[in-house]
Amino acid sequence: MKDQNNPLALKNGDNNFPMTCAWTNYRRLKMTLPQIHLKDFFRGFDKDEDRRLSKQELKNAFDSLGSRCPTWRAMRALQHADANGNGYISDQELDGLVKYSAKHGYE
Ligand SMILES: [Ca+2]
Ligand SMILES: [Ca+2]
Repeated sequence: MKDQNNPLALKNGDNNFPMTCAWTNYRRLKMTLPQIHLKDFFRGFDKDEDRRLSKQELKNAFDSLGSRCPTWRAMRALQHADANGNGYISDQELDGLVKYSAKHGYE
């Protein structure tokens, strides 16, 4: 799994990488980006390119955003933004995800 599109997702493909050393930098970087970029940022985590974000893909995204508990955050984000309840964040549902993320300090 290579990350061609997303310079922020440096540690994807290395799941054993401890997130603690990376998160401060990611966080500082993300703070300067408006929500439109956050949308593109999330899109970059669609690894299987089915144009929707699975729970695992969300987890990777929140991990890169500096969440200390990305699994939990991904679950909460899904509950919040998955409007049709199919377990995936579609492109249309991405706005809700971005709003949720911004509200919780991921922007
Ligand atoms: Ca996907
Ligand atoms: Ca959905």
